[in-house]
Amino acid sequence: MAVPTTQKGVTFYENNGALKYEDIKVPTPKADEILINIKYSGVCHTDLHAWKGDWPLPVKFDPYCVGGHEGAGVVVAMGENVKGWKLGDYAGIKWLNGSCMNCEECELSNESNCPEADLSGYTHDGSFQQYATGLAVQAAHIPKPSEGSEWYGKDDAYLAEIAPILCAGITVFKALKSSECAPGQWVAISGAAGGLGSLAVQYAKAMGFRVIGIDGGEGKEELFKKCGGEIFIDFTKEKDIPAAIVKATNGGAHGVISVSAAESAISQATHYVRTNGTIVLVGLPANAYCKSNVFDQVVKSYKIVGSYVGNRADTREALDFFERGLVRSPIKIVGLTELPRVFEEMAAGKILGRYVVDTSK
Ligand code: 8ID
Ligand code: ZN
Ligand code: ZN
Repeated sequence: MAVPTTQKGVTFYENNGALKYEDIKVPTPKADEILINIKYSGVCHTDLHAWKGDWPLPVKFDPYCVGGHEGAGVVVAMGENVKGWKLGDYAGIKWLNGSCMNCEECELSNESNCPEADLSGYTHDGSFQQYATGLAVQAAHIPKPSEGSEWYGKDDAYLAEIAPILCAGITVFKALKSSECAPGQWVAISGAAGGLGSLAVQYAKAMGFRVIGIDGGEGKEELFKKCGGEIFIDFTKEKDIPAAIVKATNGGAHGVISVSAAESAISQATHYVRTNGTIVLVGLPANAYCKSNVFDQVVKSYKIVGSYVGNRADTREALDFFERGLVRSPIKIVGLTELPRVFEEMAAGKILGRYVVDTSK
């Protein structure tokens, strides 16, 4: 496969610096890496945090950083030690690009919790470029649509919709498992119409949970309902959100998946989680705290846990839900050149579902 030496990508040279659509070098895969011709990449709110630099984790600049960690494309080259891949395979760039493989968390398959985790679009150039390298053992194996599948012969649309599964899908699927809810129980999703939320609603439904969603703004309720959600609470209109949720669920949500990027929404969950329920923290607003009243937490014995993307098995399973048509990505495709505008909309909390950038435009 002919691989060019230069390509288009969006770079930034410092946090909050200009987002430049420019010609950059095509990276050469190391011995254990594959080179993926990225067709589409989802834009995750994490990419906005990376650009802003609002987390206590430095972004690499050498001299620039290319963001993006929901990249779907085709393997076009690979290093000499790579096993299990062939040219032409579909592959995905996800947030976790590599880890030390020696620490206790890596040993337990919790690679995302490794203190030396290598992160796409953060410590390793990501998917907002036409060609990206990924560690062969961590890149996602994306099955080709088989005959009989609704995606057969629609490979472009398929790769575009698969892109958001590579972070948002994996993350919410793992978070829902971490909620330890049982089928038939109520799961509240805070931030239900954003990128993670709109997928969380669908995974939750497919897992047999009842879904109550919290979000606000134009078109959010409509999208939530389209994704299969049951009850919607608009945080811009509802004065007492916890009371509304406790009433609607007859006692509170058994599980809460907190995917909003708003600190105020996080502590609020402690007031509508059910006794013995679980709040799963996923959204990562800068410098935020989850305030929980100790008396309430002890007496109601609810749990507050964190959940951070997922491992390779979660990746395979999350993709499998998509392959089987149980979830669809509510996407809007725009050119890579439009990334700055997508960030603006995201910062304003106006995004419905997920933006996916087409790297050829
Ligand atoms: O592994 C992880 N833990 C992980 C993985 C991927 C992303 C964590 N994240 C983090 C991101 O870094 C970000 O902080 O999850 C957060 C959400 O990412 P996203 O879904 O990609 O963001 P979005 O598409 O902008 O959606 C956020 C939604 O929250 C709503 C917005 O309206 C939007 O729909 N929201 C806001 I802003 N305030 C809210 C509030 N008070 C609210 N929803 C409910 N209550
Ligand atoms: Zn992400
Ligand atoms: Zn490790």
